Amino acid sequence: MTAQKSINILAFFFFNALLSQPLWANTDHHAIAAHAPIGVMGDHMHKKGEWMFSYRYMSMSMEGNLQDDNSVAPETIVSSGLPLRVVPIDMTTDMHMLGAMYAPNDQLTLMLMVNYIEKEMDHLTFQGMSGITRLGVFTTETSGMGDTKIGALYSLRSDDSTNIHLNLSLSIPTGKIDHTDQILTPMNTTPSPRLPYPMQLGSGTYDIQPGITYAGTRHSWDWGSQVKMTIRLDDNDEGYSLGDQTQVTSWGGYRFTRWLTGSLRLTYTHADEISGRDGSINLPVQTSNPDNFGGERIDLGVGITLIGTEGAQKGHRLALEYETTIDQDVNGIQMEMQDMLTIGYQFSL
Ligand SMILES: [Cu+2]
Repeated sequence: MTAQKSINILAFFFFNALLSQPLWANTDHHAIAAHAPIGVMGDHMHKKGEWMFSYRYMSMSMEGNLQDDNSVAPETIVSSGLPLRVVPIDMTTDMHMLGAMYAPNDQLTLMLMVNYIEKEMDHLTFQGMSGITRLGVFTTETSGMGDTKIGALYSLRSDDSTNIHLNLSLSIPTGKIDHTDQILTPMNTTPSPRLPYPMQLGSGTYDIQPGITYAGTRHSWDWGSQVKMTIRLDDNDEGYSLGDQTQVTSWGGYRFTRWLTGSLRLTYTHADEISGRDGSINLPVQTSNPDNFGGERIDLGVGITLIGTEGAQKGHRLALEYETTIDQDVNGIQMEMQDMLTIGYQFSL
């Protein structure tokens, strides 16, 4: 399945679902019980006066490299004629996200999300200016606060079986973008320069994230779709901006019992390359080149949600979602996305 075909299919389902609903009907407001898989942000609204707090742990893993949509070996990368002597071989990103939601009325739900990020990347250094002699491997690490999001969800329609709302978030650049760490150069020296873009913890820019979410429920079935964009408002202080992004996700869920839901989800992500460049990032590695960013990707997710329905468990929700990348086409040379695991706990008052 090509990426283009997939987005056509996703867009078809999304707009069909949307257009089959009288958009502005806005009848009475019962918050539906259904939630999307835990990896979807801003999927549900709350009723007037309700609070919700959440913790999500997300771990992302990348391994190996792609040129466009083909696997490419480290030796091929360093002998391609490009000024590349260091090749990333794997990367792990762990995020801890704390969220709060509050509904001042039935039409509007407010959101806040802060996060703490830990990144680790392993690299292979080749000796000297040319050739394929392996000099050694090294690991760089960064950790700290990521960007902070404040957002609002505005209800367009809500009844017993259907919810449609607009999403709008602002991302505030609280994540630092000048982290450094020790590297191993092809000349066998070990300086600590500013690390390439993927190891930094924020965008450095104010970003807006508009979107629209549709969710339906009938009998034991839940389904929904969300389209969300990330738009960088300006260049950051270091002279660049990360690429804008568009994401379309669609899910279906089945309630096996009142307290257990299973879900499947398909997500298409498109991102642009970096525009501008940080003059302090100048290493002989693909991740230092702003052109080696962006592309498109399709992820398939499977999830379960446990819902507390009685007594002390009421209002509590524990969920897990595992996503694996099934198709990917990158700009230039980039690491290959493997999979993502999200575990979340939510409770509402
Ligand atoms: Cu909530």
